Amino acid sequence: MQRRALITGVTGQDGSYLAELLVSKGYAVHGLRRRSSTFGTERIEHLIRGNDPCVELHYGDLSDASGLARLIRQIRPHEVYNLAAQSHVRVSFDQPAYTADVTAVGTLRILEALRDVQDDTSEQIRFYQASSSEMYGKVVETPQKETTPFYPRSPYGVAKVYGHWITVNYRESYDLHASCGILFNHESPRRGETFVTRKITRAAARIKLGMQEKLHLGNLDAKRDWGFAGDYVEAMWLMLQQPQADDYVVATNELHTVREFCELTFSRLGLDYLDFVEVDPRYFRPAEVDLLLGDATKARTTLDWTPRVSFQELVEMMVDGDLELARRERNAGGDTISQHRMVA
Ligand code: NAP
Ligand code: F7E
Repeated sequence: MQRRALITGVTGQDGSYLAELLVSKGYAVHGLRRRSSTFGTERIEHLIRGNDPCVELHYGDLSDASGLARLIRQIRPHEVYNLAAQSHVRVSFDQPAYTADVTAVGTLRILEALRDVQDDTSEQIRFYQASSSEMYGKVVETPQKETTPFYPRSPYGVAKVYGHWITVNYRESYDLHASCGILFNHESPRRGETFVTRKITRAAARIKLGMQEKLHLGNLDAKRDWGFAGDYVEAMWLMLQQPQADDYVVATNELHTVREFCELTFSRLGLDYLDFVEVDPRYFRPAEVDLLLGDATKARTTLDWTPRVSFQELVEMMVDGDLELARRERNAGGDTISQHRMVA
């Protein structure tokens, strides 16, 4: 029988890679999309268009409990991947209550819907929660692993801690097959344009083509463990194929600064970042996460998961993608980028 999967956040970076992976594995893939005044389906156009679309989209929102419950009853998925979230750390300081409602309580709403459906179905539904390295925040040990205590530093981090623990609690209370992937930063050419990596590669490509003069950034000394999103969605799937649900750190165990990301990006284009990058305090955060470095030993040994794309390859892939995008924009004679004067 064909397995059915439901992905919340299917229009996002990870949702698009996960949808591709599940389609390639023969799943019937359903995706939750929220209504907005624009389409917002750019990342999954290739999966939803044509006579025989690979992914079926359904309107819904993590703030709407009854809609989620109805959808899960209708689809009766074998696997549910909860990737939807207000996922921007800086924005969570501006919208703390909204972030809590969607990123924290939204997880509870899905778990409640699953618990209800689980009662009248013989097959156990498997659930994946998108937990985050942001939960480690002001880190109490390095590298961070599954047993490292959390110390979140943003409303987003706090909301993810709630989503994590409520998932663990439902696993222990109701025997749900619910797993949390504690994923460290992962990027790609599909990364949202206000996350720092994409902001850098997008701006550098435009600077190279004379479409932009400067790049304004915040803390250049922040250190992150950056991997490739396409590698990380495989770990999500592997977690749900295990006989027992559990929690796993997914990371590369390599540390780089924002500054290094700038250096590599601009040098790929034959430029020196020092000529173009300016620090703008408006991009500093009220509380910063200085360093995140993951120890993914458990995922490597239990899931047999390993990241394939190196840091250098990731930067090159993103720069090349954005150079191509900037060329298309220039050739079209338009300037489709909105200058991000919003602080993010
Ligand atoms: P993303 O690109 O920002 O995608 C977020 C998705 O959530 C989008 O599809 C968005 O829809 C959807 N969404 C937002 N609010 C919603 C709501 N109220 N109801 C329903 N859907 C909603 O994030 P990502 O990078 O793919 O990350 C996927 C998940 O992993 C998120 O939960 C994120 O917090 C978590 N995570 C990410 C990383 C990382 O480095 N990327 C690391 C650890 C954990 P629209 O397209 O309409 O905006
Ligand atoms: O910031 C610094 C910033 O916004 C990384 C989300 O996917 O990963 C992501 O959260 C670092 C921070 O990612 C700018 O201060 C400097 O130290 O790319 P980011 P994030 O905050 O680490 C985690 C794991 C998630 O779960 C989240 O969903 O870069 N930084 N200058 C800047 N950051 C941004 N956005 N913009 C700047 O101008």
